[in-house]
Amino acid sequence: MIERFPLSMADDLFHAYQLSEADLDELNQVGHLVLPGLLTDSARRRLTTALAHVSRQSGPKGYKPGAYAAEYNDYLESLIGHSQMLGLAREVLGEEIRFDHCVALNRPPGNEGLGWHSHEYGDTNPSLGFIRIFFYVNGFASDDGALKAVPGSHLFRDRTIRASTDADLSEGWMSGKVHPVTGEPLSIETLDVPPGSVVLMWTHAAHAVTPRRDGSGTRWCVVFAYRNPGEPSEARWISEAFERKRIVGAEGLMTLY
Ligand SMILES: O=C(O)CCC(=O)C(=O)O
Ligand SMILES: [Fe+2]
Repeated sequence: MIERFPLSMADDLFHAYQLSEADLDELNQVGHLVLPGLLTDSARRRLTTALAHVSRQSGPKGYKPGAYAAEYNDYLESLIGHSQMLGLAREVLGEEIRFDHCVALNRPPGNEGLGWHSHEYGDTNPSLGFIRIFFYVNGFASDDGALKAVPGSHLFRDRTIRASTDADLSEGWMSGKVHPVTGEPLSIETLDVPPGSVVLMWTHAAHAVTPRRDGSGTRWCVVFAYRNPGEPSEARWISEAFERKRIVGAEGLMTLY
């Protein structure tokens, strides 16, 4: 059956939503915020097709299409300047933003997940924000390709967090540390999100991913990252040609500064 939507509906990325002050406070205190089921059904369908398309492509040697996903797929490219995407990014970061990267994070059955890490940006300048906007197109259960995080860890703005297991992180970087605002000992949180969820995360948060089960389908996921301009960004994977490309809605957002 061919589904028909008025154009505006078919192009909607998110259902109607409102980020409250409490949501923004939670993001700033915890380091991440789950917006359950925010993606529209049509966006979920188009994202799944786009992410499968990216996963089938191969780039030049040493160049992974997944790391430059928006350069390999027109729909992903169009989302960089989508009004709802930019509205969300600006609610968190304020008006002055730049696009940083778009990476496909598909995890097929048996994928081993990812160890604990944090990312850099403006490490000594807390006025510079860098937000990762994860689209968990088909969601995940806590024991199946799940995102884990340490609430409050982003407040340390420590880009060097690395550990291969929860125990190593607890006994290593987390040991003796308390949440700078609540004073509670740091702890690990394993998320569990329904299909279509969007997760916002400050880039300095400690995070990791649990393995994808053998019997599960691919976890379809993509991250779009935006930041306040002001410093170089190591995660900014954009080819020179892509930086110069005219992308509707993204005018002025593609440069480093
Ligand atoms: O695959 C994920 O859920 C998270 C990947 C990740 O750590 C990242 O994109 O920064
Ligand atoms: Fe990460």
